[in-house]
Amino acid sequence: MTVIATAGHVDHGKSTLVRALTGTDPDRWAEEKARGLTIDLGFASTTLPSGRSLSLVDVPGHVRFLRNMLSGVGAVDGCLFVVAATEGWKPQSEEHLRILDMLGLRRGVIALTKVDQVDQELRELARLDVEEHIEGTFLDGADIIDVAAVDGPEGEGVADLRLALDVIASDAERAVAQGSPRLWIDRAFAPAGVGTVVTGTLIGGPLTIGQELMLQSQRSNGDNVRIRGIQNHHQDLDRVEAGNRVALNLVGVSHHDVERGHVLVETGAWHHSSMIDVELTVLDNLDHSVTRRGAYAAYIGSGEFPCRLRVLHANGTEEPDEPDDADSISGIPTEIQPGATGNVRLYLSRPVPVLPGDRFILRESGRHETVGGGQVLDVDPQLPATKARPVISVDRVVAERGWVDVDELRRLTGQSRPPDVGHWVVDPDSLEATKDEVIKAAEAAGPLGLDLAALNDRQRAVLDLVETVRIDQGRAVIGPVIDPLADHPWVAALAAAPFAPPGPGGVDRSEISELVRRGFVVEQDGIYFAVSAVDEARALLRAAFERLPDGGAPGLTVADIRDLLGTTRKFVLALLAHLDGNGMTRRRDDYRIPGPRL
Ligand SMILES: Nc1nc2c(ncn2[C@@H]2O[C@H](COP(=O)(O)OP(=O)(O)OP(=O)(O)O)[C@@H](O)[C@H]2O)c(=O)[nH]1
Ligand SMILES: [Mg+2]
Repeated sequence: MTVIATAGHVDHGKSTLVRALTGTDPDRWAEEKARGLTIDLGFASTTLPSGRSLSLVDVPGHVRFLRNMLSGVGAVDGCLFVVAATEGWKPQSEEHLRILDMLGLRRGVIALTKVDQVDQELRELARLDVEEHIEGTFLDGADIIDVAAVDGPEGEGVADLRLALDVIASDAERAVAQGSPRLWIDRAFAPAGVGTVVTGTLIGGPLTIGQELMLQSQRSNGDNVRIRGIQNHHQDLDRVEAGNRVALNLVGVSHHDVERGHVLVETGAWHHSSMIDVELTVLDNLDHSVTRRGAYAAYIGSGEFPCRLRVLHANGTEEPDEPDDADSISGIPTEIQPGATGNVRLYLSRPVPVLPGDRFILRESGRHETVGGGQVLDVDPQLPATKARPVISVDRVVAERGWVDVDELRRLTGQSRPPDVGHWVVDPDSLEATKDEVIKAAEAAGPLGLDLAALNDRQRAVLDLVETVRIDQGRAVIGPVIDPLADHPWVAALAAAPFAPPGPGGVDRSEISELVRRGFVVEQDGIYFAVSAVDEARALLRAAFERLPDGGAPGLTVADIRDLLGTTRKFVLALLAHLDGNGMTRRRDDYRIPGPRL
């Protein structure tokens, strides 16, 4: 299901249009009905011509209730942008458009309302006015539909609007992101006999009945709660996907302790930040630059977070630094000009579960004005403000820390990476440095080696990667690498039957050639001998030659040697071929005599 928010200047017909589309009056409060003015968020839903469901969040247009508007648009898929043909583009048309743009909204349809009150010429003028103002924004090219909403569902343009909303809904359906669920709460109440109920627009991932969640509230940094019931537009569900309006019945918290701006997240899956580095674009119609002076509030999700800020560096033109400003000494720009984008560190009044890429709006609380907005770059800055150069990058997050637990990396970036060592993702330089530490420590420990208990977790984790250190009975010893091929079972089998060696059946060909290349095994005419067998044969032959009586036979026959070694003719011939070739024996007629290298 797609969730869409209304937007537009006060009195331009947003709530009337929501009622025409859904049959529900989104103005819930008596005061709203009496004054004909939306104060707080309203909620309604309808089924579109395609059969898709659409949720509508109706926001107030009056500038005084802008904070309520902000709490309603933090998680929506698109907007229904309303401009009255009678009045054309007005200040909150502009402000709402800018806010939605900065929140990263990319879909919308425009309703040119109250067309029943103007003539054809004024309609055309109003349309041109709108087209001019949306040029270059995310609404550029969006459908602009003439509507007379007072006439209800049969009113001019209402059916066309439903078709246009259907296109947005199908578009938004394809874009549902999967990650960890987050529900920014926009209402909390306690229907009789039910307990605590909260509502909001679910983002990030699905929720299921029985799931344990963490509630981050004003009062607490994490109450554990459990989902007892899930509803989507009064329909009971076992599970709900991201991108839907949801009502949750919660166990574990009183409704008195929950309010708009609190947030429910998967326990342990989020980094809760009260200091974040962000990219801030300042509205170009602001009449002053943005500096650290001033009382600000950041609007994230449905929450309002009073904050201080510090400019990190700006891309806009810089005014000369004021002499009394401490920052100017370090050469850091201290302000961001209207229309410019720069990086800012925000110090929030309380921790908030955020990820890089999350959007926010910044307001100046004293002047009651929207300053700008942008996206989160770093949820846990490591470097001091004078050195920070935040960008959204997993590699930067890893490099600044050296070693990062894989779960922590996901909390910091929203991205999963396979671990490099143990359960860590490690910056290459840090990995080398830790390997060096291990080598130095093992060297210092000498031939007895270093007790592994003296190493920390990271040092132990890299042991496998350090080739010059081997582990011997729980100690790290520096020294020659023990060759795994030296303990090869086939080599042992060859040595055990030196003169009737077993064939290489079952041994990997590359291992055989490596064993021959390194001199562990000798090959002759397809028969393999252990080097020790050759040495043994040589010693036995030398002794046998010495025992030969003077004046007797000039040497040993093949049969003699066969008997001497206690083997068969086949093996003796191969062995002698090898010994002849190496100058240890020589052939004379039917005899072997000692060679020069025996
Ligand atoms: N003739 C005519 N009147 C309309 C139309 N749409 C809204 N109105 C009237 O305009 C007035 C304001 O309409 P709302 O729907 O309350 O306006 P809104 O944009 O929701 O106002 P806020 O929520 O306070 O920003 C009401 O009296 C409506 O009856 C329309 O299409 N034609
Ligand atoms: Mg309204």
